[in-house]
Amino acid sequence: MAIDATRPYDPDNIFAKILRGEIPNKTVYEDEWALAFHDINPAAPTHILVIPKGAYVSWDDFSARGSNEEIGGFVRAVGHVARALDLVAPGYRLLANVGGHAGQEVPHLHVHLFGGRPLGPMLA
Ligand code: IU
Repeated sequence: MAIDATRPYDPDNIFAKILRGEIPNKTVYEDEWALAFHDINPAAPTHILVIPKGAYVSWDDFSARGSNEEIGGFVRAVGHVARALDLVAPGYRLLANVGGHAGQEVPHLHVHLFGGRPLGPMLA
């Protein structure tokens, strides 16, 4: 079920548990600002989720409340992951769902990074 992106942050959401090390994940990159790990249900040969270390429900929440340092660190981490996986030359796609119409399911901001094959036209 899609979440309401205006709700307060739930510290017991699954990605918060992953950040606390309570649930295993296939980490591809971690720094002070972000954690990147393989999506459990990949929609492309490469499907990584990049999440900020801070407690933010969605892109909306992060862009409104995140510090410039957090936002800068997170954006750099996303770019670093794509470069580290050699995705720049073939190309890749970033996607962040926000709330109900987008079908956001996990109430901790995550940017999807897709690659590894031609991805076709954008949906919607
Ligand atoms: P969405 O943007 O909130 O719809 O995407 C949630 C993604 O999180 C989706 O691609 C799931 O496969 C993925 N995911 C995961 O990688 N690990 C989990 O434990 C859960 C969801 I729950």
